[in-house]
Amino acid sequence: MANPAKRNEPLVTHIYTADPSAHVFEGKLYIYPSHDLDHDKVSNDNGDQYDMEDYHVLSMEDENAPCIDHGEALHLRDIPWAKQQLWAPDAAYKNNTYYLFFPARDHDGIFRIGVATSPSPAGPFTPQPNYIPGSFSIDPAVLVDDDGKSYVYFGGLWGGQLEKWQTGTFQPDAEGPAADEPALGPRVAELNDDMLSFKESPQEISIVDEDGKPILAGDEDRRYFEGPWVHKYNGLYYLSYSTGTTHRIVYAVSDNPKGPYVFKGTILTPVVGWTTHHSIVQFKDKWYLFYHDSSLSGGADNKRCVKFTELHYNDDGTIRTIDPYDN
Ligand code: FUB
Repeated sequence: MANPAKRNEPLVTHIYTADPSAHVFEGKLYIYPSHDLDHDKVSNDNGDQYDMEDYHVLSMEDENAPCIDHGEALHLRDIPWAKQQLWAPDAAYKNNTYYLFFPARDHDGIFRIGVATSPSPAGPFTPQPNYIPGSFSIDPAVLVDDDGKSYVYFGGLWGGQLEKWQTGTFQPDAEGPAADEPALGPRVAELNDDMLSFKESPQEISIVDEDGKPILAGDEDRRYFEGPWVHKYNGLYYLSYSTGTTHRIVYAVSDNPKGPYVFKGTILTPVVGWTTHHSIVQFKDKWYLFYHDSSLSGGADNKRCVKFTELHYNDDGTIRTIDPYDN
């Protein structure tokens, strides 16, 4: 029998896991992580060290129960359009079906977003033959809103290639905006009811400061880098994301799922390892932050482990900053 899960400790230790997207399905916590591999690929700003080949689904009956690994849920070899690098996934439920959204490089080396389906939240998932038409970049996160509309948020700088899509088509040599120009925002697209295609062209989300001025590209403590997540609290939309180079999880709030979002503050201070990536979920009467660090491997950037802790709101709806090592 596996040990009970513990806050701020690796959820599983028999494999490396990262980028946890947590949801409550069928009364349990289901976690959809990346599955990091133990290899010695070159490590660079392009993210070549994140060379993952499959997904495993994890679940917990509650926060004190053992974390179960349901085994391989989808493998690269079964995805006709994908060549390499299964990065951060997310899952959603609609139409009596579970949908796994995931990024991968296609056979031209361009990151796209695919979907796979299953009748069970634990998988296995069957991939669609092609990626979502019009999709690009990485880190899909799906919000099924209370009115039944579904949105996918995505995008990541550097290896995530978002800079290369500023004109709407892929420009292999394009660079990001100058430090005094507005930062690139994540993209959002409403999904069709089939959850397999975009209802519209993706649009850029604007993230602004309290005065309504866009967050600038040089403002690395606040600008968007990768790993978007949108959840609702008291009727407002909370967009949280990684700042990449400054290694924080921060958030911004809006009354519209497509923004503009007003920057609020830091949710998670830097973790061990370069990347930081998270999700936020309500389970019973508590809110939880799922995140990762590289503690299990002693700090290897591409060998990470998924953890969780409780998240608290202040009375004014702001989120209390979490120090992951302050137990
Ligand atoms: O796991 C590969 C990439 O690292 C993810 O897609 C990013 O969000 C970062 O965590």
